[in-house]
Amino acid sequence: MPRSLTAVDPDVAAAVADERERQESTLGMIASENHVSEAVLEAQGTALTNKYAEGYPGDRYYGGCEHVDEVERLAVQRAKELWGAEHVNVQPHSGTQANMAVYFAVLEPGDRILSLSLSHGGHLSHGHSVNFSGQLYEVEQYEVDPETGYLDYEALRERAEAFDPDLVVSGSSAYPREFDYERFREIADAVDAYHLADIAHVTGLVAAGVHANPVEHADFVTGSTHKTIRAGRGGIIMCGEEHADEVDSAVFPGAQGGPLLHNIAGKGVGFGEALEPAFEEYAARVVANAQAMADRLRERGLSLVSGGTDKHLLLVDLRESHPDLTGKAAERALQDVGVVVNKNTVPGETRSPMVTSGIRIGTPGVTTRGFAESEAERVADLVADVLDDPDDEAVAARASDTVDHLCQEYPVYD
Ligand code: DSN
Repeated sequence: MPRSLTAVDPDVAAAVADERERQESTLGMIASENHVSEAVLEAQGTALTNKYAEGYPGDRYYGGCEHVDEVERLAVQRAKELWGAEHVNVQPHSGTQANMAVYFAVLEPGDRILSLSLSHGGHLSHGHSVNFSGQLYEVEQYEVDPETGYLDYEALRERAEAFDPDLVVSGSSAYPREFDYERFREIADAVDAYHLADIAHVTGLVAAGVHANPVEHADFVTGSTHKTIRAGRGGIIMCGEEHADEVDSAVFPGAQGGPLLHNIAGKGVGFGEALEPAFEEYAARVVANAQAMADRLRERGLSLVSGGTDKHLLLVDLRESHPDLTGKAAERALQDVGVVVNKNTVPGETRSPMVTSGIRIGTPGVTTRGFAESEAERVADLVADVLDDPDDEAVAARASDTVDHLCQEYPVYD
């Protein structure tokens, strides 16, 4: 009986092979993406997908959980070591479901959330009107300073005092600067609110010590596990022991059913890799590469929100340098030469989220490939060339050649 994927389902096998080839032959620079190791891939494609295990290690609803218990315990133990949290739940299927569980744990429908606006770098699950979080709760959003692109903590404090939130969210998906979690703690305390730090994008940078760690300044820390931390896909919640039971119940049975143990295995394997000293070097290089790109793009006349970056991503605001070029068109032109980024709203955005005036560029994936600052600068140059002349075939051909060369020199898996 044929058993391989190719033999059983050549259509799906072909699409999987094509996707792997796409990842090899293009530069994946979407800031939330990365390339996990073969070991993480292997863990995720195991018989663990067959097992139901509602509950938590040692306390499940079904029998036969002794091995998956071990897998989940290892992931939790490694996460505690990486981030220094007292309690960890590795079952959320995604970062959004991690946030959902925290809201369910401590808020009632109608309670108040204060969070960063999506167009200023926030996330849908922080209370956007199209997301459950914006529909179940009353939400007020803070913004970055329009002049500097940085968070204005005094304005945030005033906003908190006027709105009187039950929960203040720090964290973002497109804010290029570090968060001052201590200031968030003070502001949340001043209005008697919980502080949730969503570190989805910077999990790896925090674990490696190249971004501040919010664990001691936040009641809850949530994240996703497949971005800068480079582990199996999913979400994670960390908190103090005093919130452990309410968080665990909010995840299961509150928001989810059976955990995805094959993904939890991938989380555990990736966390183990991140405990190796080489991961600190990787994370530092992710930031150095982003800063090298930022410097070169600025030299080439592009505007960056906040003028640069402290982390793994930069947000290019095209309005000044390329007023007629939308984020959507820029994304397309770059994709055509093999640089995969995403269109992104920018502070003060006037175009729709499907068009936008900006692009977000991230360095976690290319740094996993082995890029250092010189390669990051080469990519910045080709990005600037393409944005300056998006319809020029000679420019596109040169940029494609550079991408091909870099992809061959720095393979992902092969
Ligand atoms: N999709 C992720 C991002 O790109 O930031 C967040 O969920």
